[in-house]
Amino acid sequence: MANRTDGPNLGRRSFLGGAATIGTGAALLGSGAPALAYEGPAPQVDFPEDPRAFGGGPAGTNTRAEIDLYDCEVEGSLPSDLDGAFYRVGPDPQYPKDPKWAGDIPFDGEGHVSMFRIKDGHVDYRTRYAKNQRWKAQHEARRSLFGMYRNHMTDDPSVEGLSRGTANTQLFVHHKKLLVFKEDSPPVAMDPLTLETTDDYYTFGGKLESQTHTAHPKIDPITGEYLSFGYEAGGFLSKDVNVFTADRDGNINWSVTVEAPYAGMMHDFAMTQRHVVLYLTNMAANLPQMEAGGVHFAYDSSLPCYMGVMRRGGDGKDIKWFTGPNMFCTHVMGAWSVGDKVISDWDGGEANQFPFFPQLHEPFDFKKSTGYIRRFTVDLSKKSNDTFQVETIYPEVTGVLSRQDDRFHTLPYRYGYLQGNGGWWMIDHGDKTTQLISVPDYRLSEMTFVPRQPDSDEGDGYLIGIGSSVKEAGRSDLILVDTKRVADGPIARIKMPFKVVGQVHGFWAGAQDIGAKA
Ligand code: V55
Ligand code: FE
Repeated sequence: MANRTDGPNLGRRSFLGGAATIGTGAALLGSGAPALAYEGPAPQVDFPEDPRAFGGGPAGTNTRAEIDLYDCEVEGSLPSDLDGAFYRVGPDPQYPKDPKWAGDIPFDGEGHVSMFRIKDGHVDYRTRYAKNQRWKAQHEARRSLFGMYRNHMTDDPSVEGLSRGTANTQLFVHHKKLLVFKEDSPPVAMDPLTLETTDDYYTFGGKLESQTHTAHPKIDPITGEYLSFGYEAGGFLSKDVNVFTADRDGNINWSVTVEAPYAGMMHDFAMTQRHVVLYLTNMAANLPQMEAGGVHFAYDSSLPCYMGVMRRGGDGKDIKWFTGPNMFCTHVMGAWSVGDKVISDWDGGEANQFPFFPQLHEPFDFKKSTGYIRRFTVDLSKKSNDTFQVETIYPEVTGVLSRQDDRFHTLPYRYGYLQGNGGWWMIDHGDKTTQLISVPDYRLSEMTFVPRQPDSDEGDGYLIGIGSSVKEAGRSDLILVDTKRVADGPIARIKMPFKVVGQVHGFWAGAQDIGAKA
């Protein structure tokens, strides 16, 4: 199976990258650019009713509207010293798909970023699409030009060489940039306050050695380093996994490439102070399926899942791939090293958690997809050992999208959070207690932990996230719960006059990180 080596065309990329948000069409039509493949005027914009037919999210969250809402309505009391921004991102399809690609999946909509800027008890709301290469080309053409999820063979020929990245999965603030991710491509950089796209293909000053970048980078709270990786790093179907760190200013200071057992989805990862933990799920890249016009992955239960562990800062030759009971793990709650032991907590099911990807051997199993908190241990001191230990901790807790107090990435940690049963699970590994926070008549999306003060103790602060009002057709509140006064219910609700754009993940950044003026 040949690797695609003709990655993004850098000349054309810089050309487009250098063009202003508008004017891309002129760039496309300029000398040397291939003729546009489509013909005739762009079709009228008419989305099908079923959001699955255009790569959309849950019905009603496809807004396409870039919004500025100054001074939102606040109910309850917003802490007057809370100063920062809550960011979210999710797919919000820009155009209906060509009917040929009506079977596309929700993960393929163009990334729409929203921000709640909170300061002095006031909240300003702003949303902007990530103006990536894909968005710009489609904007100019007034139509969808990209076919199925992560399948360039289904694209309009006019977009060959452009980044397919949608920037629809997660975002992160580091070295004063808001970086927005899709795991098949490098990040898009935005201004953290204006949400203007400043780079449609951000490569850390040209030093990024991977053609891809995870949606889940981490921070080293001791060194301030940015910790990251990319799978299919060598391009389409590549087994390469690139792992790197960058200093506080975004300069890559360690980068190593290892080979995975096969090309499959590696959605999240962990880094501890001493080790790197990769997890390869059996959601495998499937060339025949793509050649037949399908999506990038198919769930193949006959393949083992692997946990790859290596030393941080080394040359990667020590990477060791462990197997054990197959677990479909998606997100890391926390991870740390104790000597040669590496412990990582993930949310995961026993089988595929994404019903919209084809399964090769059996129908989707809802029960087996249920996410629990799985604690993995590998022991690197036992040289002949190649299995991981995995334990389901807190069997009463089911959910997805696990989080922690981000200031404890890489370190032993006490508090974890998980979305489940329409509410937010709060896990205390110290007391081994669990608590489900729910808000009557609301369904809660993924939460993010916000420290009360930048130097507050672990877990002392707020959980912030969107609640959908069941009685008001899904109208949104931004909900804030004090982690030390959970029984009081939400301490503040920002009442939005509409249903906000959907999200996959959210991220909190304090004023000191977003370039805000005092
Ligand atoms: C995930 C989400 C994605 C994706 C791959 O949540 C994995 C997991 C929103 O896009 O492309
Ligand atoms: Fe994720």
